[in-house]
Amino acid sequence: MSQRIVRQIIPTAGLGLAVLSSMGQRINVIYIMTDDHSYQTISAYDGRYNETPSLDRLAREGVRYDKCFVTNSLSGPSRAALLTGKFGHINGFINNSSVFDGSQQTFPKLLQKAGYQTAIIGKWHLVSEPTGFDYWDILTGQGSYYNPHFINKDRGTYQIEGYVTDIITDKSIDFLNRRDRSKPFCLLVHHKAVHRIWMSDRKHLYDYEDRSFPLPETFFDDYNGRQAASEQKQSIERDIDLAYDLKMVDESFDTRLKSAITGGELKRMTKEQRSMWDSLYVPMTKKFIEADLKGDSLTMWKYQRYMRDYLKSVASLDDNVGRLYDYLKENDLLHNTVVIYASDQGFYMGEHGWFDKRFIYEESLRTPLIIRLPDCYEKAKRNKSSSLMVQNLDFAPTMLDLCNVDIPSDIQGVSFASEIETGKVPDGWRKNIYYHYYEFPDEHNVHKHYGIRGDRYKLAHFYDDGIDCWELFDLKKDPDELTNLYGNPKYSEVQKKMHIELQNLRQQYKDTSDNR
Ligand code: SGN
Ligand code: CA
Repeated sequence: MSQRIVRQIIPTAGLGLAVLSSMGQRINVIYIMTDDHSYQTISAYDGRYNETPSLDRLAREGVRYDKCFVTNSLSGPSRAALLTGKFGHINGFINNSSVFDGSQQTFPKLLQKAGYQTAIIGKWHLVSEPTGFDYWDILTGQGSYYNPHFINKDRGTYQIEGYVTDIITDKSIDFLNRRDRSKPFCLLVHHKAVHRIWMSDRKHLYDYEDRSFPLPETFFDDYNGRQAASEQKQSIERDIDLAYDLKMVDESFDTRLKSAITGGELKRMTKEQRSMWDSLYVPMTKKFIEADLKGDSLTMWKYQRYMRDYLKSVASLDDNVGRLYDYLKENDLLHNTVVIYASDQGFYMGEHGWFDKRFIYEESLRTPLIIRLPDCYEKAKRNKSSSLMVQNLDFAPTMLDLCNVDIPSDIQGVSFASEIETGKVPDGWRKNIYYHYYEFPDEHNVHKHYGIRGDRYKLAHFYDDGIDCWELFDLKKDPDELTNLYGNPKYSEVQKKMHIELQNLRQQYKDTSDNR
């Protein structure tokens, strides 16, 4: 497939790159990536839970991708795929214990070589020191919600008072204010939110407290026919921690992870922050103890608490996306800046009874993706959705393409820059996407697996550590992926075909790790 699609379509694409180049201008890139942000909690995708006006505005002024998938539903691997445009078995980062080899080719390095000023602010999570960035200011490890620690070249490790999503946005705006204006820029804004343990800022602390959310239809999934799903440890009923995740901290009871919040996030707070926090959670904890909930009522209560806390931290993300957008508008940067919004993967909002991610199932395989092309692209698509099957693997080549920088042939992803502008499916576009997850057991006990997802069918193989199971789903008849059709004679042809497709993709992407 051609990697040079944009170049070919420029002459007929209206005021696109050709015009910008002739004016001696190059486009800037702002790539905003959140952590664990589900498409279900963006109102441009799904109106059931919340309103996200800033993200919706981006979608109205750009293209909302409805079939954007990750290569591996986990932070580090997703970030490594973003930087390299390659799968984990090639870039060397397969799970959160990997260390990124910063000597390898990345798209920020290629942009830098082409004259771009590059920067990353926020969550990095790749262990080694960032390379390919003129400026970096990153959270330590997973980062903290309150008064987080950052690391940068000048200051080493240091702490800043405030709420992490606001601080990352402040820092991003600050970078834009003091950037070298003789160069185009590429800024990666990588938020910590909405990662566990879903902590609200003070402004949104009381939001959603009067709201109750409908349970997803698959909440009480029995995992029949899906061994790996039955063995996971990310169930809202069993695994979510009352103190740590749901903030019910009281001397009268201990939980497995209580000390992780009392000695962690709560301890980090200033007196003021803590007293505001306690004004909500202390009386709530008392009420919770008094109610002495059991069985399904307790599970339901946990689900509501989980949703409320999660949505509060989404609210401040949305505010801050708005704040960055306003800055771009006021500084006349929407004209020549592409704004991309994505998450490092999707997340379960109670589907299958879960929080967390990791599985090849839709909610965690998919990630939100919204792309707003610069205003100078006169014919850019606005207020559109796209069902092109794209992957985070494609982000690097797409950004290079948009910046008119050559895409090296060893990049495994493919640019879909032309499709953002024209809506036309690029010739020979992929029919299936490939996925491979490796982190077992870690905290959530999700077995290693690989698989493919096409327009209609999904095939996955869970392997190693006491499992050797195949799963096949018909996404049209069974979008919730409850019925494993593997071995069902009615689907034997489909199964055969999907095996061939899977082998082809494994060969194409050079994944020889497990060939059973
Ligand atoms: C932490 C979380 C897990 C989560 C992983 C990976 N536990 O370990 O719940 O699955 O990160 O998430 S926590 O107690 O530390 O919050 S990822 O998005 O970084 O890959
Ligand atoms: Ca994540």
